[in-house]
Amino acid sequence: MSSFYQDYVDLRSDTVTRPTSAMREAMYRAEVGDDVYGEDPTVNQLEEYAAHILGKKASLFVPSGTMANQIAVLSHTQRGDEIFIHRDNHIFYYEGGAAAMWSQATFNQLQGPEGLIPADELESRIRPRNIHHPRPRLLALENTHNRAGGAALSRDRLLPLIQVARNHDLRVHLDGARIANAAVALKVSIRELAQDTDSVSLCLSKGLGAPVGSLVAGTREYIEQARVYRKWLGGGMRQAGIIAAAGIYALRHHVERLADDHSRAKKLAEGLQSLGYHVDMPTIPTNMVMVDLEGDADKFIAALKTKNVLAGAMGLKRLRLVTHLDVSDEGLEHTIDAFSQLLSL
Ligand code: TLP
Repeated sequence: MSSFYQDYVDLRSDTVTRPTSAMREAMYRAEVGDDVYGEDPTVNQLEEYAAHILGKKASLFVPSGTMANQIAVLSHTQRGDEIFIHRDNHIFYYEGGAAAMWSQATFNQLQGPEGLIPADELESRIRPRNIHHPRPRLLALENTHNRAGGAALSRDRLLPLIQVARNHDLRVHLDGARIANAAVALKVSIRELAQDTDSVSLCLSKGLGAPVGSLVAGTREYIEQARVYRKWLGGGMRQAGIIAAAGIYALRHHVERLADDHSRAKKLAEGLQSLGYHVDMPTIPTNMVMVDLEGDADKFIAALKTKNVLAGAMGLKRLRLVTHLDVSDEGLEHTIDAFSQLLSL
């Protein structure tokens, strides 16, 4: 299968995966209808299946993880509400400020190791109800945590934080773009990691290898509201069963294999460490490797590209390497070799 960078080991993101032949076959065979009328049987099947996996009553198929998050925030908040979020969360860091624009809520940004806000820090930031303060409304979480190096966060680590949110009557949204990676790494079910939240998103087009699509899940009433916002944002699709079929295939066949991506990421981290690179791995890692360089990340990325390896920057001196379906053992060896040639950079 050809792609733009077909001769490269593409470690920029797990979003770059291409559908396998078997997935394309499932797409070819998909029964379709008009999903805005609720008449696409394959979309309906995906939404039911995903809701089941996520342990929620209903789910909604949307074009992207960003739209899933935007819809989730819109559905939980009203103008002027306050959202508590780790400053490195995707919703805050990588979505162009869209949540503030659409929902007109305000963000209270917190920090803490591995993408986790310490529970006492959250407690101290929630102000009492008072005419001077915004209404504290939503706690936004992320698992795995992208900017924290793909950290998988166990239910035990998230619970104290969620408990504080509950004590103050906050809603809880989990950006679970890579929740399947978290579940596989922690050896727990996906629903266990979603069970304490009001809403959760999941991306089909990252490690799971589908070409397009995400889901947002919650109660039936919540998803009915989310369906309205999806339409507002232009995310109501028509014969979307073609892509939903890829999503069903991904959920059936590509969850357990994420363990291969995780073991390749571990191997890559060890290989780079043994060359003398500084690699920063979270307590429970998944499919990402963060490399802290002495010099400029963009310069290093350009040099890697001349050796047919593609990487992304996560800071001025930080690289992110992501393993996925289209990264083989040979690709990994090639990458370690490329890094060994760039030691002096
Ligand atoms: N993340 C992308 C970039 O936007 C950084 C990547 O390459 O990792 N939540 C999380 C945790 C994500 O990592 C991403 C994508 C999204 C949401 C948004 O998904 P899409 O790209 O489908 O809008």
